[in-house]
Amino acid sequence: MATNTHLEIDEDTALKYPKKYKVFLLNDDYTSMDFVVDILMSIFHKSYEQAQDIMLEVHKNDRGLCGVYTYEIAETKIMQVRRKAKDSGFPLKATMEEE
Ligand code: TYC
Repeated sequence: MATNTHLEIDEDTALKYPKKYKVFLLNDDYTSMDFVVDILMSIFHKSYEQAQDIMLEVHKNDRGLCGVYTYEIAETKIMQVRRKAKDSGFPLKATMEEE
């Protein structure tokens, strides 16, 4: 190590970046389009135009990417979607998968 001028990665001290997870909204036949747009703006911090695009993507292709987050943030977003949808009587669901 001392005589080596090349950059070495020490396995024990190298920074480990947290895994990231993609969060998707899923299509269904009952949730209103306006409600999905509202979810995308309030929970995923999208602009109105971005929210419309993602909502239509989900409507046409059965799922759409809402964002990429660390595990706990992704899990929290999914719970927030479920809670808000349930309170409004919609079956809207979100899922996550490792990036
Ligand atoms: N398919 C729904 C409708 O026609 C709209 C919708 C879009 C529902 C996106 C869920 O994640 C969703 N009212």
